[in-house]
Amino acid sequence: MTPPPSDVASRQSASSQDDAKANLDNLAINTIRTLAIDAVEKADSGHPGLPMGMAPVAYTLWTRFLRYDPADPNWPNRDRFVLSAGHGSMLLYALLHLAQVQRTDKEGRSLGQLAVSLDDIKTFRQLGSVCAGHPEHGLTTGVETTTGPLGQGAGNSVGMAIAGLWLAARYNRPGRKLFDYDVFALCSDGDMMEGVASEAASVAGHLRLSNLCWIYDDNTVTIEGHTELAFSEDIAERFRGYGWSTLRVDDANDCEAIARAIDTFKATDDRPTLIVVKSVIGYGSPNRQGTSKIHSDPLGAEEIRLTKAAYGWPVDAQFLVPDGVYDHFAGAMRERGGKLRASWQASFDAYGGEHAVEADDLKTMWAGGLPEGWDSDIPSFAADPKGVATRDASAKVLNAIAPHYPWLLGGAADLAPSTKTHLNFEDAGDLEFRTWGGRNMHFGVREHAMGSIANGMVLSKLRPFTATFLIFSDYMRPPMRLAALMEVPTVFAFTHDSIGLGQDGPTHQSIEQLAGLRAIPHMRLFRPADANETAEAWRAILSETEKPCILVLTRQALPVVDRNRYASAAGVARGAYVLAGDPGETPQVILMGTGSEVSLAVEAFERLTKEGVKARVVSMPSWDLCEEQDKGYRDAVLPPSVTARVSVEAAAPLGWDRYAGRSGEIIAMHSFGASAPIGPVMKKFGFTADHVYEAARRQIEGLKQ
Ligand SMILES: Cc1ncc(C[n+]2csc(CCOP(=O)(O)OP(=O)(O)O)c2C)c(N)n1
Ligand SMILES: [Mg+2]
Repeated sequence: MTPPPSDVASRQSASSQDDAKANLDNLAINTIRTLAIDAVEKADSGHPGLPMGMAPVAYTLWTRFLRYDPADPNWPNRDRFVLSAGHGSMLLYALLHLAQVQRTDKEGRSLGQLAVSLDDIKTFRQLGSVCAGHPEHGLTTGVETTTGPLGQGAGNSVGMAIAGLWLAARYNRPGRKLFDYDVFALCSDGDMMEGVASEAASVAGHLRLSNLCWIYDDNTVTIEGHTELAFSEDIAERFRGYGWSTLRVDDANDCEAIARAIDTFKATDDRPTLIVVKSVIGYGSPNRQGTSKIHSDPLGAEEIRLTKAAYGWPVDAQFLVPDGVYDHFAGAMRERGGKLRASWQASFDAYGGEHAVEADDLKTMWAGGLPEGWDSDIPSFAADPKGVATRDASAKVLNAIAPHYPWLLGGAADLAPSTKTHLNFEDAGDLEFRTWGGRNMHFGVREHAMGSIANGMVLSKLRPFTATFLIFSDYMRPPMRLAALMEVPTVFAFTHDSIGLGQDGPTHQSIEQLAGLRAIPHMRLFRPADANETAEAWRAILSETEKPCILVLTRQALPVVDRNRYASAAGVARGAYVLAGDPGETPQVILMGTGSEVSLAVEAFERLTKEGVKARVVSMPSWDLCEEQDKGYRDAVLPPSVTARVSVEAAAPLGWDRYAGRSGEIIAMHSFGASAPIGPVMKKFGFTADHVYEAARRQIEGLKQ
């Protein structure tokens, strides 16, 4: 039967609309590819391969699925897109550009410019460009996290997914679903090889994070060549072992297959999803197929012409965005994301009327503020010569703060009974599968992922803390460094901070860790000397909005300094302060230290004072904070004219010369420690009041040993 003429016409027009759409799809995908090619070529550095291979996948995800309003890139319920394979940064810049994402300031106000303009793309990898070599959060609006060290973005995405479920559990109300966002991470072979991604995937599988989707670019090529060289496990099988749902897309260019996989992810409500996408890494001419190096280098003029010809692109055009592409790409994002955001906003406004306290909390959280009264119950500790371990003092302080700070949450890498970071107030609860709103996290023995996950949470505006032994900071340095680079206030607590931990011995006794951590720019480190300094350290740490902080605590008890006799612990806020001795009087000798060794200095000070020596003890819990004080203050605490100085810290000496000076005596660790009870260990390595006293005597006599 012949259909009526009008029907034929409408079918014809439907199919020509389909053709036009397919054309626009291709045009947009090839725009992403050619922008990446041209930017890398102009910079003469960068990786065009990933953007070329993954353009159709990213295009499909962004234009058809991502719930993201380019006009409000900070919308709290936006889907997150994390480019874990940060070397493919041009992919992200091209996406942000084509989506016409608006640039915002630190407070999230629109600046009336594009987050990434075409001119920005033309300055890829140049000084001052928002298109840095690898995506940098804070530098470029829309970059959800800083990536480049492979595996980190994958780890961050797990923290973002946890944050989404935590926020939903805490703040969603019947009929008011404020939080239901998904987190997508694009991962490469390198991400899949890195241990941190495996740890994080294991956590995600355990927690059954069904709002998490990793898209794995299975292009079988890394820098040194084919992955056969070094990587032969069945990755999907591995992830099934972790408890993930795994899907496969055989051709990265098959947008419909990609869309079906994302649909399946969205319909999966009991586990995270890995989509393994087979792709051929972006090559230029066919004769380069199979070579390995090309993806990490600019293509070169000839390759570019051949590649553009293969895409049906004008071979000489550069940084070309053909007519219709912006409307098509940004239009699709705006259409879906704008509507979703507007209805979310209406819902949030109504929520404010119904749940004023929660709405205020959320606003404070999003602004990076502190809840009112958060520090009202911070205890102060009475003088006690027998003392309290700073980890125990910390437990009391943390548990006095956390009930007033609803979005402060965290945990340890299986050491909470030792780090004393468990939140034990009523209703604190455990964050587990289905009890998403818990405040106690259990990272398992996965320090590296713990740091990455915490960073993902802090990027979602929560206030996470982590905890383990100081020695294992070595296992989580990369995310700590990235928190500093991103200027986000993750809190990293560490206990068992020196040879003072005793019998576990040198494998567990940190030596060079303090120096190494102090060397990280834009990081704050506190090593409090007693219980009251610990309380002040927590106060300073949680007041910090733009710096990650490290809190270094003891396992062993330390005397609680008598604050009626000596200076107030409020001096912690200035990094270093005169603890003992008349601050108005120029001392004959300065004794300085941090943490557990400060009490040795105080003992030596008492002996010197009895003998008529004018001595001073300077407690220096935070070097970096001390360095930020004005010169007047620093010189008042450590008068330059006083060169008789002794420093004491049970750690590597690196850095102490700055304070002890050329002629001062540095009592420090020059070797690994030893396995024995604390008494003999401290004595063997010279951490006694007698030793400090003798050094002070030598200094006064000008006899440097
Ligand atoms: C932790 C870490 N180690 C090494 C590198 C250097 N690096 C950059 S890309 C890359 C591997 C590239 O292969 P793959 O991850 O498969 O990405 P593709 O080239 O396929 O896009 C390496 C080793 C890095 N960025 N991070
Ligand atoms: Mg690869």
